[in-house]
Amino acid sequence: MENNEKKRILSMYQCTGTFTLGNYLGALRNHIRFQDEGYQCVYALADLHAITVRQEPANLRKYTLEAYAFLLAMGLDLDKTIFFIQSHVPEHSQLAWVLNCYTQFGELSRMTQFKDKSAKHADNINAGLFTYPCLMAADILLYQADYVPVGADQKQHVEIARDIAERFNGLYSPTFTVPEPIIPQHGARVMSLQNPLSKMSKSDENQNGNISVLDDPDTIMRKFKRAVTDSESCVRYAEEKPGVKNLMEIYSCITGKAMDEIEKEFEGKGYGDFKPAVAEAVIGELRPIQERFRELLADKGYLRGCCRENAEKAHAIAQRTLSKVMKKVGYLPL
Ligand code: ATP
Ligand code: LTN
Repeated sequence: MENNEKKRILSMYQCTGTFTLGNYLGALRNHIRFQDEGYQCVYALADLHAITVRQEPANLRKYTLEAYAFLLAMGLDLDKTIFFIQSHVPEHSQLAWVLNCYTQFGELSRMTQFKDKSAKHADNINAGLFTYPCLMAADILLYQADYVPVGADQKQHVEIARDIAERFNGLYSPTFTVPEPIIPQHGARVMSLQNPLSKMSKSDENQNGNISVLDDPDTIMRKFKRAVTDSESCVRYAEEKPGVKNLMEIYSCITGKAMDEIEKEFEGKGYGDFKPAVAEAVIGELRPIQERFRELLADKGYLRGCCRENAEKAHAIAQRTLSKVMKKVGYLPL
């Protein structure tokens, strides 16, 4: 199938810290697999979105390059997938401005992420945080994406992108593909090792609850050994055992084993055997990626070249959409 007949998938990731095992198992690993399943994938690092929360400039630069290298180390194939950095493609900011003017204050006020982040960062409720969904709509609509894989927390943002696309298409003429979200089924939500009722998150203050994809083997082992479980000491998959359930889901995700197989494997054994086994599985999964990551990161020239080439590919697509939009709204051509 030619690229232009393939359905297009688009997703982006905030590069505000080092990815967690949750990002890896819940999103990144699944998204990269789409490149071998007959889709044209377009992925990017959402550094424009990142500054809706205050960032240390040196850290933002570091995390952006590391995140770029990490996805390549995972096997993202630049011959199949376009992978770029949002701020390198100016059309994102340009279309976001236009879409701001086709989005209502009331719609943006209903976004739960805005409410959550305003509560969390009460000293910096900036306009960018409020219009975040317009920039995200621009990200998606510029590439005429058919599907947008995201976590459940981002579904509302994909829905507003659909509403904006339909509104614009209706006011003028068909301009944007109306995208569909792809939300992972259960099991794709990795919980904190210290508080298995809240999701593992890179901005979590308790670093013991969070496995970073760059943690070394000793750290991973230590964090799993300290994971919060329960007093039953029996490896059984049950809602009332959220800590063990989370560990079993991580183990299952990596080994491909079903829950009953895992229960059988650890029959008669306690958490003293189970926790290190989960840690070993995670260490084994991450080791080759970390090795490749370190090699890639040492070659900054190569990474910069990839960023440049992919920004150009993205720009070529984005430019086509943006110029249609500019014509339709009535901007005088130069
Ligand atoms: P932050 O801590 O800054 O809010 P985050 O770790 O929640 O960030 P995002 O950058 O918002 O991660 O999300 C990137 C992708 O990873 C999204 O598709 C999101 O749904 C997914 N994701 C994030 N955390 C988890 C998790 N614990 N389990 C499964 N998927 C996750
Ligand atoms: N808001 C998303 C990141 C993001 C995104 C996008 C996801 C920015 N632009 C476009 C999908 C499509 C997040 O915080 N995970």
